[in-house]
Amino acid sequence: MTHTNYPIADIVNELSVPKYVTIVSHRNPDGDAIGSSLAMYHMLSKFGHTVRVIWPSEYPAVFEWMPGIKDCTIYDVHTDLAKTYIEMADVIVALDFNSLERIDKMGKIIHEEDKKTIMIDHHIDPEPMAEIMMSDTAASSTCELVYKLFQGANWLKHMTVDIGECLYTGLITDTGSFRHATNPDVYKIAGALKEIGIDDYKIHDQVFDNMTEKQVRLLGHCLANRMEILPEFKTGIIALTKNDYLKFNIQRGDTEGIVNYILKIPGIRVAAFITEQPKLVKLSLRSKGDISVQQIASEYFNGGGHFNASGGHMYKPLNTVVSIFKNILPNHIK
Ligand SMILES: [Mn+2]
Repeated sequence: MTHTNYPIADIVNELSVPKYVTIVSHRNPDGDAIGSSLAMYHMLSKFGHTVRVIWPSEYPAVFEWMPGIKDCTIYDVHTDLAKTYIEMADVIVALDFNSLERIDKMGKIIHEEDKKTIMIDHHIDPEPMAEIMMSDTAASSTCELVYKLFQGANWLKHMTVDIGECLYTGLITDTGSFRHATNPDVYKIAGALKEIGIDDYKIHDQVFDNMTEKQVRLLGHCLANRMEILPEFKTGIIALTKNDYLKFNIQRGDTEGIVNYILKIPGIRVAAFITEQPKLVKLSLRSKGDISVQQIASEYFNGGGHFNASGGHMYKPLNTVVSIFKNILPNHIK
């Protein structure tokens, strides 16, 4: 497996004696954020560290089954407790994000308290946010990097099925079940995890076949009534109004993954899922091949992310945002 100048020795050294370790990851944590956080939590707990995990906001219900998730603290819900855990930390382990701004007020506290920070991440354009940075934008997921840390640190002998299932969850969610952002190591790691006995069928079932009736009906509504295809720009758009949110009682997570359905149409290379939120309009962008939605998100919509999967937002009416998006297409899609 490839280890590209990873500062594994520095990480091992920093964690060589029991410490108070606080693991943080990004807002709206996804399978990779949660999986990498929990894998680190379980592994570091074995070495006598006192380990806490904090995420800025709630996690989707599809990850409820993950071992250790009930021990984690949500900053939005238990703010004082989360603050205490950050303040008490000897070391912060920051997983699956590339700038302290991505974790809002938590990032501010970490910055102001000048906490020693270890960052492990695979997002483009990392900011110099930590003393020790294990950043590799060629990695499929943070879970891939955490596995490589375990390997390089000679910690694989402490692996358990629980830790393996956490890491596997990050691998499959960030690669869409091995459909994008893969590399040979992804399959080697998946194979190694299967070998130690993870229940990969169960994990796929829990994570991907876990829609409520409401969510399936909402998906139908989006595809039948809210999707616009612009063949000349190889682009599809789904725009949801505030009224849709009321009518379907849309909650956090209900719209997860709908954007990807647009890309199931042959010839379509860009997909936009644009939603009218109470105070702003959010965009979730996906692309295939050499079209960078990361560039579109950062240039026009105050966002960013990955080359083929990005997000952004705008403080403008829904129709205006949709028009702006359509108007920039000629510049980016040939
Ligand atoms: Mn990730």
